Amino acid sequence: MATAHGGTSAGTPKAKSPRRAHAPAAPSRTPAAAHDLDLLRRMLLIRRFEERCVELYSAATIRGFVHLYIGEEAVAVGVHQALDERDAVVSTYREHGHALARGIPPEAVMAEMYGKSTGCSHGRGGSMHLFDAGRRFYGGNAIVGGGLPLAAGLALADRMRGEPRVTCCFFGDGAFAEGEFHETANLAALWGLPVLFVCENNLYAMGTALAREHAQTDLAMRAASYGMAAWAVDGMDVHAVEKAARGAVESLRAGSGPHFLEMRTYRFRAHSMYDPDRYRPKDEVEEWKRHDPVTGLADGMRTSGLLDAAALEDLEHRVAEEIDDAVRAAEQAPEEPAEDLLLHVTGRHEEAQA
Ligand SMILES: Cc1ncc(C[n+]2csc(CCOP(=O)(O)OP(=O)(O)O)c2C)c(N)n1
Ligand SMILES: [Mg+2]
Repeated sequence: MATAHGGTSAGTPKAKSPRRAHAPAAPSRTPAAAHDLDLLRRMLLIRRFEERCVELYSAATIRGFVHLYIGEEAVAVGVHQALDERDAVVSTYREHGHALARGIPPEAVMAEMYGKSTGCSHGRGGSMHLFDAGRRFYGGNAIVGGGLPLAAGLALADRMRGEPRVTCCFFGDGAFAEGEFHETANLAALWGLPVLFVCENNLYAMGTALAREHAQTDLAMRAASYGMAAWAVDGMDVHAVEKAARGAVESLRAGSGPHFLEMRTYRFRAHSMYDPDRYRPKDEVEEWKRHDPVTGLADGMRTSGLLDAAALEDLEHRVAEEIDDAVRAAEQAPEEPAEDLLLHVTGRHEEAQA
């Protein structure tokens, strides 16, 4: 397929291994089962949160640009398994999933969508600029590739302070084509900075297919040319993502310099809410949806006896409640008064703090 991921791996995700014919009736309570349930809960939260955003956007309750992460949840959730609160995360404008995976409460993310001052960016950022310095979540960056130099700077600062921290930078295949990526990759490798580059290769940069933009579509191979460890991962499989991220972060903490993970993934929705999505074949979209990371994990757990219908229903219910609470809190939060317009913008902020 012309738009398939390049390189040595297949363009579409690998087929799942054969399923067991007879699953035990009751869900298992082993640590592995609990871990899988937690992964599922985290991915489901992102999925349902964004589905609610679609409803709210369609009703013009939330406005502005909204870029959905639906289909890519395994990347944010799997990578975050390897990170802890010491580490820094830099993201893109498609960052609801990264922010939720980082642990920013759904209330704070939803309030930001509503432009309320209870939002994680005080309502000044909106969908593309989620930010939480306390959790070392440094955006939410609307400029394609704009987060990459920030990541190098954060990693350099941490290293100068002698902190054994990692900076994880999420960016897209479109950002890989930007000078910021190549300059940052070079400098990070040259200086041995602890940056985990996570390229979310979803095959499209807005309406431009990877193969129409890149002469060599094997991004991991190209990243390796900077002298850093780099490999491609099935980004639709949360276990594969977690394993790759844990390996990379362990190596990074040991001081082995930057690492690059090309996450082969796919967005199920259009680029943004305004995009009519006419540039990709419908059968390609349907083929990728057969590798849905959320239903894939749930189905695998069910056939392994780790999940039954009642447990899944309970999980869905708890996630829905969490999102309902977030929406209710965002709606009830007061509008910021007009006289606060210049707060956080000019010296008025410092005056207000004095
Ligand atoms: C420097 C810059 N150029 C162009 C744009 C317009 N733009 C917004 S998103 C996008 C595509 C980026 O694609 P990719 O990096 O693959 O991320 P994805 O949207 O697929 O997650 C472009 C070109 C921008 N925001 N910033
Ligand atoms: Mg892309």
